[in-house]
Amino acid sequence: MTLYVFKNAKFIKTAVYPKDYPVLRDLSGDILPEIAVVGRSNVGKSSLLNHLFQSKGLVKTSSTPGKTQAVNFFTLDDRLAFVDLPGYGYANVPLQVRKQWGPLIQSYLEKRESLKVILFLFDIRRLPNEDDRLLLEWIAHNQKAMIFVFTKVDKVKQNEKKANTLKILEELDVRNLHYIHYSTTKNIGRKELIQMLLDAIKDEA
Ligand SMILES: Nc1nc2c(ncn2[C@@H]2O[C@H](COP(=O)(O)OP(=O)(O)OP(=O)(O)O)[C@@H](O)[C@H]2O)c(=O)[nH]1
Ligand SMILES: [Mg+2]
Repeated sequence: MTLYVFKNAKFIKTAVYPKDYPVLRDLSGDILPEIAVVGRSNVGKSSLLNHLFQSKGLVKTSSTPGKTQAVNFFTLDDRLAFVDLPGYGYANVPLQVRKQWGPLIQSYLEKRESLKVILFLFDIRRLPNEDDRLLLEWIAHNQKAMIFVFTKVDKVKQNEKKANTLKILEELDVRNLHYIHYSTTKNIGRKELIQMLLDAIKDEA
């Protein structure tokens, strides 16, 4: 029996402060395990959620960095919760706005007990920066399960994809990492990511 069809996604709410986060439960009243998507602005967080949910506009996306500006909660098949977070570190987002997002992301990551898995998105064409390193350190320190997702792999050739993957992992100095290549436009990675997510949730339970 398949319990997850990964199709019935619902938008629940947008919140800024932890006191406004929703309490999300399944039909038997248990708190839903939550999966959060983090990464630099414009890396493709909201697009990945739409692709995962097979929905067109449920999650708001934009070609201009800085589209997602608060914590957005979704449920899937009434079994899992998903969270779309603002991106960090994009130079063209006004400083005032960028300053607000640090605490917002941090308080979500620190306060949300139901958070089980972090999807860390990384553009296959970029190199890690200080913000990426800080976030990775935080995740390692807090021993959260993480899946590393290289996004926009349709933008690079096969050999570049390999070389960039190795380079980024080396620069981040990470080993034994679960990672996956993803493209929303070329429909790459969805099935594999769903399997990895379900495995990670099972391990956490
Ligand atoms: N070619 C290609 N473009 C993508 C892919 N995923 C996302 N994009 C594009 O990247 C841009 C940013 O996507 P978003 O999903 O809004 O990015 P985000 O990480 O949510 O951005 P913020 O909310 O600003 O942090 C949009 O123009 C998307 O169409 C992909 O797999 N391939
Ligand atoms: Mg977004």
